[in-house]
This record gives sequence, C-alpha cells and structure tokens, in this order.
Amino acid sequence: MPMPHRTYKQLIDRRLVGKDGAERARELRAILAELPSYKNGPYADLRKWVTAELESSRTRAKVVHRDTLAVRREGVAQIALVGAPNAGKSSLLQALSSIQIKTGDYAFTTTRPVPALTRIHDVLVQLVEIPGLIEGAAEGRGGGRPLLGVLRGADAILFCHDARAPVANLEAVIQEVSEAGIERPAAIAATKSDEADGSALAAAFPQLPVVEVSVLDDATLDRLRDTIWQLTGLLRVYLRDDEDPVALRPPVTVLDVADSIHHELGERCVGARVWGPSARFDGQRVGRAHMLTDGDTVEILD
Ligand SMILES: Nc1nc2c(ncn2[C@@H]2O[C@H](COP(=O)(O)OP(=O)(O)OP(=O)(O)O)[C@@H](O)[C@H]2O)c(=O)[nH]1
Ligand SMILES: [Mg+2]
Repeated sequence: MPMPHRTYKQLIDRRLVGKDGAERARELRAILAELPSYKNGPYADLRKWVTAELESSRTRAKVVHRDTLAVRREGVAQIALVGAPNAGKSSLLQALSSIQIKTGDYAFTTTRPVPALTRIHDVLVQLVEIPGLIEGAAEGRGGGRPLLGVLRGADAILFCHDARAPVANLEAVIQEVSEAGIERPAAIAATKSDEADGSALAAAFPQLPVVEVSVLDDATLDRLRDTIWQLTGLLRVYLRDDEDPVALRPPVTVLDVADSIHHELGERCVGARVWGPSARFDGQRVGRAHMLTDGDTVEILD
C-alpha cells in the first residue's frame, strides 16, 4: 500500500524547497520515477501536477527567448476563447468559472491570455481567453503572433462574437486564425443575446455550431457548457464507486476504462456491468470489448 497521497505531496514539497532551474527539474524527474503509476485518482493527479511542474520549469527556462505568454495546461482539455476586442470573452470566462477578471466596455481590457478552470459535466476543462485578435495578427499586428502561438496549444476554439456587431468582424477573426494554419474543432458563441439576436450568425457560418449566450441568462450558459463539452470531443464514463468520471477520447471500450485506472486492472479486466446509454438494461454484463457511450456508468469485473 503506498502512503496517503497528501503525505506524499508534503514530501514532494519538502524535496523541492530551495531548488530551482535544472536542479528542480532533476528532482521532479526523480519524484516522477518514484510515484506509483495509477492512471486515475489522487495519485494520478499528483503525477499530473509533477509533470506540469516539470513542463513549466522547462518553459521557464526557454521563456526568455520564446513565447512569454505560455499558458500552463490544466484539466482534460484546453478551449480557447477567441474574438474581437469587447466581444464579451472575459465576461463568459467569469460566468463559467470562479475567477475574477476585469471586464470593460472598451477594447483590450484583457492584454494577456487568461486561463480559468471550469467544471463542465463533472469534468475539469480549461478555458483560456485570448486577448482580442484583430486583423493582421498573423503578420504580428496588435502583438498577435504570440497570441496565435498560444492558440496553437489549444484543443478547440470558441469564437466569441458580439451579436450586435457586423458579421464581417467575425469573418475577419476566423480568417486570421485559418491563415495562421490553425485548424481546430470550433464553435461560435453569439454573445450578449439579451441585447441582440444572434440568428444571423448561424446563416453566415453554416459549418459551425452557433450558441446564443448571455451572461445574464443561466439557461444559455448551460447550452454553452454543452457546446464546450462537445468541443472537447471527449467521452465521460463514471465508475460505480467514484463521483468523478474518467474522460477519454472515443472510441472507448470497457478495457480502455480499466486500463486508464490502472494498467494492472486493464490486464485483469474480463468485462463490466454497465448502466446508462450503452446498456440494454441496468447492470448489463458486457465483455471487455464493449463500446461505451458518454454518460455510462461501469463496474469493472476482474
Ligand atoms: N448586455 C450584456 N453585456 C455583456 C455581456 N457579456 C459582456 N457584456 C459587456 O460587454 C463588455 C465587454 O465585455 P468583456 O467581457 O470585457 O469583453 P472581452 O471580449 O473580454 O473584451 P477585451 O478583453 O477588451 O477584448 C462589458 O461592458 C460587458 O459588461 C452579456 O451577456 N450581456
Ligand atoms: Mg477580456
């Protein structure tokens, strides 16, 4: 039995005291090698934390020469909020998470990428506000080039557009992103829907999902959460004895879930009992190759 993860975390903290730069990175690598390799649960979180620390100590070393705007990844996916200045990005960030951020009725209130963790459908997703992209960003106008760099690190893009503004503004932003060669799953948030009708956007961008949203209307925020969840492309599977689901990239079998918890469990797994959308009846007994669906609950059998 490994020691409780809290004790382990304290131990790690102690080992890192006074260490920085290469020395800190070396210590972190040593810790990583010693950590129990559970793929889920508190130890997996600890592993993620150590990996992120290691990653950021690497980034810090490079940071001087490169992109000073780098955003440290957290959560199962990173979704970038992109749009013209004043589109309402910070307001959405604030409405969806618990961060406090300056919003304002003027352009470029936000000048650096701002990350915020939010729980969507029981899973932590990272949203990142990219400061107002303006035409010419790909050529470096408006300090756009490093911002596009941040965007490149994201898994998906939520384009934010003030529903009262001309559609051409959003076209320019989307064009800019595409000219930078960035292709990601994307959707459009037609913001400030309490003041305007965003339906014209759906007609203008038939290839992208459009969700009308107002920070003053919780129902629209819920719809936006659904859209963001779709953008992650992930599938949630709940475990019978755990509140938090695992989030995996489809297709997902019973074996994938067992393996994500622990490789040994993956090896021992002979099947599962399933509740939810992929089960024909509650508690159905299935084999390890059974395909799971978003929202299923499983009890792994070994
Ligand atoms: N009526 C209404 N106003 C909103 C809504 N969302 C944002 N606003 C207003 O729009 C203005 C701009 O909002 P921000 O959230 O700062 O916009 P932003 O895209 O982060 O702007 P920059 O950081 O400057 O690029 C503020 O005055 C907000 O109060 C909304 O849903 N309804
Ligand atoms: Mg802002």
